[in-house]
Amino acid sequence: MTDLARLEDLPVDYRQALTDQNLVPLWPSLRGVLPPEKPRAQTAPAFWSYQAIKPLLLRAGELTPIEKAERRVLVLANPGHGLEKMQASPAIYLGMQLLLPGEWAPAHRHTPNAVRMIVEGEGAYTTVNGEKCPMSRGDLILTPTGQWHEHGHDGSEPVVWLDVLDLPLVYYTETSYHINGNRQATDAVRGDKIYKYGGVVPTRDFDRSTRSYPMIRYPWVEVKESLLVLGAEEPELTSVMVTYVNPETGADVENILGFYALMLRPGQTLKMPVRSPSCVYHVIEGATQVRVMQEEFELCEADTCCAPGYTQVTLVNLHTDKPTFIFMTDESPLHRKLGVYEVRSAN
Ligand code: GTQ
Repeated sequence: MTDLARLEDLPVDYRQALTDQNLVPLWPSLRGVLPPEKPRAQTAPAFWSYQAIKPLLLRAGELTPIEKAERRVLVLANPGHGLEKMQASPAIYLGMQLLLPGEWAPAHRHTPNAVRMIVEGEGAYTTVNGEKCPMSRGDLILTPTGQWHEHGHDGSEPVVWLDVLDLPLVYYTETSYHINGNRQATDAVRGDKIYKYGGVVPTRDFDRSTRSYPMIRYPWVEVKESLLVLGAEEPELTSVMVTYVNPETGADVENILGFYALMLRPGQTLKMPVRSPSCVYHVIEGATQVRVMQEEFELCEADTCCAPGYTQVTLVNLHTDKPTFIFMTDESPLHRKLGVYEVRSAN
């Protein structure tokens, strides 16, 4: 491929004349913005150990009262983007949030979509538009764009969860903002109760619900059971995986990020397809090795890692006698909507 002319090849007075008019020559930057064959990712493979995060998060609990933090979160920032950008990938933000017994994180709503994956502790809850969702290990709780949410804690031990937001993308599009609200009543119907069975949905007054977010809480006991049944019923299936969907439409639960649970069979090595979206892996139960580019991460329970798009990722269950369960987040819904979603054959 021909090398294109550099900025330095242009006379200084010409460059200055362009700058004065807010003009930029494309050709010195053309290969940068349109690199050959595959994108140049800022997203680096990155790993965060829960064992390392937990004491720092508990210390934040001592250093900063909830009233002074509103949300007491340590952000899992990808060094490839620069830590100050507070992003794991182009569209994914990750944070570990701590709520201590008796604490209250007040109601607000915002444009970015969020979900929480509960990591540790019992007795806390998130109220989303009046729906009081108990938090137990492995549960997924949605707070989609514009929905009121607040967190409370009636238990006796610290509670920690992983926040996943599409904040980097929403911020980039200059559409990110929040509104504070009052404490919500907790009288709304529990979606996880009325949508408990995959094959039937409520039909009130002969009509199906048209709510955008009919189900807010996805209990881990039920997701785990569905993975175990799928794995047992289809013994030849290599990727035992489920997608968190809107039970009314079958579509991804949120507009920008996709959420999945994966079960690695005992001793299984799973080569993931090479696809355009970045992906985050978080271990709910078990332990896995994650190979991506030159890195080999070993994830045990509550550990998290991230891989850029267009790369080969291989997962190895480190247990040979039991399955490992992984929560995954990716940017597929976004890529599909933008028309840039791609799957490439593994190299
Ligand atoms: O719990 O509402 O990690 O608003 C970042 C922003 C959590 C939350 C985050 C938020 C929240």
